[in-house]
Amino acid sequence: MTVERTFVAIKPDGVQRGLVGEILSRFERKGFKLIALKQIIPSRDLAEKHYGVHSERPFFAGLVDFITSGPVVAMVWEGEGVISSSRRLIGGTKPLEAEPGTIRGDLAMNIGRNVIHGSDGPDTAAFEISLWFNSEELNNWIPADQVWRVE
Ligand code: IDP
Ligand code: MG
Repeated sequence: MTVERTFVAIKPDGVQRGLVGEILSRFERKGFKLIALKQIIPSRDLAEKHYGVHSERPFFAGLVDFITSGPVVAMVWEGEGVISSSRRLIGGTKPLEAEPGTIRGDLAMNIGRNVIHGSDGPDTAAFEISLWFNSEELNNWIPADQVWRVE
């Protein structure tokens, strides 16, 4: 399996509810490597680009209103298979149907307030990382415990 990078964002509800530490810790404990992290109140332009694929959906305007309503914690995580694995850690889009043990399954109830976003494939990961971060914000580093990690 190849090393990948994915874009993950804690949405304004996750920040407002004080879930940043809980969510970060799940990715850290899994063993993925944090490459970039910042808190940002997204502009409307950024939000519309990020959710552009949903622009024709009835919930689009409300989704953009919500995602621009307060701070978002934007991250890039790296690891083998991190794109699909992150989606599994996050759980299904509808929190009431998301598996217990997943972030949405444990921490959310409402589809419009499902606390976290994760890229759904390699193309969207590349697009979303470059949309939210400059290349200088992505830190290439080697964890001190790398020797314990099996390649
Ligand atoms: P995902 O976040 O699990 O990838 P998508 O289908 O890509 O789910 O939808 C993007 C986001 O749009 C969802 O996370 C959710 O916040 C919002 N959304 C999707 N479907 C609905 C809906 O039917 N009503 C309200 N919001 C929705
Ligand atoms: Mg999606």
